[in-house]
Amino acid sequence: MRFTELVSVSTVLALLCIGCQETKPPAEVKQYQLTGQILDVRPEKQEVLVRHDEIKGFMAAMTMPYKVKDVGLLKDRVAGDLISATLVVSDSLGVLSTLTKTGEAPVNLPTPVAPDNPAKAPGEAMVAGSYMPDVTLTDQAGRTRALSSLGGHRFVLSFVYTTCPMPEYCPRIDREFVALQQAIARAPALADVRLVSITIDPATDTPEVLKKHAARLKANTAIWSFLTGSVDTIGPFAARFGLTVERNPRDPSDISHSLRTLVVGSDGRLATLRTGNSWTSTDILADLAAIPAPVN
Ligand SMILES: [Cu+2]
Repeated sequence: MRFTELVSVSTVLALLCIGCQETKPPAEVKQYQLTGQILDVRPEKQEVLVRHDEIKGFMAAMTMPYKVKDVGLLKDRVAGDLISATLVVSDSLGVLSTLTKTGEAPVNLPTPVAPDNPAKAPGEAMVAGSYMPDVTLTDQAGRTRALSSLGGHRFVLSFVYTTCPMPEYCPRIDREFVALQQAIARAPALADVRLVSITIDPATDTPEVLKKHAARLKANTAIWSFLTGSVDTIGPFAARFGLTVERNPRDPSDISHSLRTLVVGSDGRLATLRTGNSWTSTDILADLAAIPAPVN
């Protein structure tokens, strides 16, 4: 009897130990209450566009699309509905788990945001095959860096900012870049590949902030650069790839933005322009494999 107990206790300990080694701690899940107004219902994307009030302790008032946990939550919902919803945010996802109509009001567009004026963007829109425009920015170490200094390398470039509150937007791109960095370190055939993250919130993302962010991501800055500059430099450059950034003039931390990720060949031409956040590092590795590595 005694012996059996000992066995079972040690078995449990062994299992616990295996658990310690092999299981990551569960992602922290946080829930927030959100109130706002529906501007658009997109059942085909299981998504709703909401202009919402400040979410205390999480994010400023803004207008952005949210995924819903169950497409049934969108049934009978229309633009103009005032809503109360539960936003569940975990490591990799932010979704609305409840969505309740509390009233309705006329949809009053426009929202108080000022787009980085794409009309200011010099030059034509970039498409696959276009030669990359050059831009001179500052890296996480405070060094001046021209994008053209990557000539001869294949590189992957995206536009993000360090305080983006939604896990599936900028933080997701950061995570895919971490995976890319690991793949580059493992595969000699990818040794020439570089990663570039350009901030769309340069007022916050100074070189010092980017340096800390790079450290948090365990970025190898010999491979992965984090660049900042002025809004007037970054805005028009990003706009050429179709990136839209809207800033609330009353609250600079209130940023709505789209996503663009570029794969550039060693010949300096844009190979792939990816929109949105549904790609993974595997897709980018396939993009890279499809373009020739530089000849030494
Ligand atoms: Cu973002």
